[in-house]
Amino acid sequence: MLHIKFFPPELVMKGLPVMKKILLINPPYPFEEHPSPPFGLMSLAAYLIQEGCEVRIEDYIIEHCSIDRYKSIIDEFKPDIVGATAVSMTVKKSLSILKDYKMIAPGIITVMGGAHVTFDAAGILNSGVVDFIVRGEGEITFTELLKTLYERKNIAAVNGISYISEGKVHHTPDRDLIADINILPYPARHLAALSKYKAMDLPVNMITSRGCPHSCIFCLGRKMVGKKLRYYDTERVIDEFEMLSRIGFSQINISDDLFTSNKKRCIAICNGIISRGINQAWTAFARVDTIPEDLLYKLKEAGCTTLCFGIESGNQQILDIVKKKTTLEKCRTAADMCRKAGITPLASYILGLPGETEETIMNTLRFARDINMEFGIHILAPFPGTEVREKSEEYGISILTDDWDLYDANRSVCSTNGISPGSIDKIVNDFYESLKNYMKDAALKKERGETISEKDDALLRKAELYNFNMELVQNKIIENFSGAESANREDLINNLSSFIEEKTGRDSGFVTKEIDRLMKKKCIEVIRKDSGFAICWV
Ligand code: B12
Ligand code: SF4
Repeated sequence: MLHIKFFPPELVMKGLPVMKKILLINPPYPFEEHPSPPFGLMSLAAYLIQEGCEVRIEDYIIEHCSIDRYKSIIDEFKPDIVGATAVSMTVKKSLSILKDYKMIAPGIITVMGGAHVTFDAAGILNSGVVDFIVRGEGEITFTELLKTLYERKNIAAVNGISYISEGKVHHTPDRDLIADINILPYPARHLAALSKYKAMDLPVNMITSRGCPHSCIFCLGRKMVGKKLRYYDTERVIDEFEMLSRIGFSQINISDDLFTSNKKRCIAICNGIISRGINQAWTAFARVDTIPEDLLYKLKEAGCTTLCFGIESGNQQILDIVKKKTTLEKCRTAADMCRKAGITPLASYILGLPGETEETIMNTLRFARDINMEFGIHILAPFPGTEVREKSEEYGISILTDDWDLYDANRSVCSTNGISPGSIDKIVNDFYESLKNYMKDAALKKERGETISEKDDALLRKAELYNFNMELVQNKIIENFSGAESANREDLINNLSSFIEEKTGRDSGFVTKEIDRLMKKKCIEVIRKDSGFAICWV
């Protein structure tokens, strides 16, 4: 049974505007995976704010999870509702955080949304931690749920939610997708610690559309956002892009499922970026069959540096089985055309797809080298809701575990008829091990003063900067110093530099340069305090 603390009805009776306080949780996700600001939560938050709620985002990628932290948030913010997002690999952590919040404040209502819980609502509800699941797009469903709870109306009338009542899981009918996404405000990026992501030189993300017309059997994209593309107005997209470009991220990720689905619109966006003179590097997801040559040149002109392609396999039969609807020939041509246009093509492959054998994996590795695109390799994780999971038997796949922690797509959680999971894991581990060894060698050569390629040097510098800033963020080094005030600015910076050197073991030349970069990029700033100056994250 639910023990729900309803919003005070007497205020509703009086017709007073009531601020509902919503805390949104982004669960931790390994820094090694290069996280990005919590886009779904920022989108949700913006809509809730527009509808009169007070919202806070706790981003446990940036903040440490601890009972003390949760207690202080509860004391200070006093949320009525705590909502968490999750993909499969973070869902157990999200649940454990919600459980702790509920233990501290038993009257709190807990809600979850996101790609995993949308397709595993019953499993999550049965954990006994979550009161409501919001399935699919969250903005309208969550707002309607809040309103319904607040007005003590019948929650069964809210489409798109799941909950337990009288010991049984109830799923209300799916909600229609938001027909015009232009009713949604810009994501509430001010609620996320953008400056920390910027410090680590991670990209900031935006989307220009929702939807994907394709139906690859391992992907939830289309199931989350529908097959019909819904677009933000072009001018709005360009305004948002311009706004983001002013924040100073070195890269914007346009993270639509398929940015290049509509050539005319892509060109209009690029023309807008060009005519406003916005000088900003950006990347996007594309398919090899959606990038005619003239579009590529236009993307390049507008600042696109990299296009990411899900190539998936170097074996045509497998591409056909997984309904990718591309050909190896098109992949090859796409790689060549991107390079010709001056755009770096990045490829992503999945091993362990239905039909996989030792031989098809060799096809993939050979193809990956042949087409000479930089690439990453994942292993199939059959997420709840995907066709490959729902029809696993038909596809010759055996699911080995439902331990969602293992669904990070970096290890086998299922087996195919043609190759053992152990063999796939070994191939992928060996691949990443050899990359690591290559970079270790390059680092040693650099240390010894030997010549290394420009590309390797750039990669080493990027990794060094990332690791250093990750340490600053994770160990709260700036926060721990920020208590220290100095009478003048110069002393403050010198003291900060010594403090960081001591905490990180880096030499003073490196630290001074980094502090300078962080100040110039407006990641950290000096502020006036009563008795002098102090420093903090922007
Ligand atoms: C862009 C993207 C990324 C980006 C940026 C992620 C980010 N920080 O936002 C990058 C490239 C970094 C990335 C990384 C990964 N991704 Co990704 N990603 C996507 C993609 C293409 C779009 C996500 C998006 O921005 N959508 C737009 C926003 C508005 O929607 P949303 O995030 O779903 O949020 C809405 C609802 O879900 C809901 N909602 C979400 N949370 C909550 C919480 C509450 C309380 C409520 C009420 C509602 C709610 O309301 C939101 C607003 O409508 C999706 C595919 C898709 N279309 O879903 C895959 C997808 C989410 N990613 C996926 C995966 C697997 C990953 C990785 C694990 C890959 C990896 N091995 O590294 C990581 C995990 C990162 C992480 N911690 O989330 C899977 C998740 C499947 C699953 N069940 O786990 C998806 C579905 C793609 C797929 N393979 O099918 N991803
Ligand atoms: S993998 Fe890409 S093209 Fe295929 S359904 Fe998902 S988003 Fe669409």
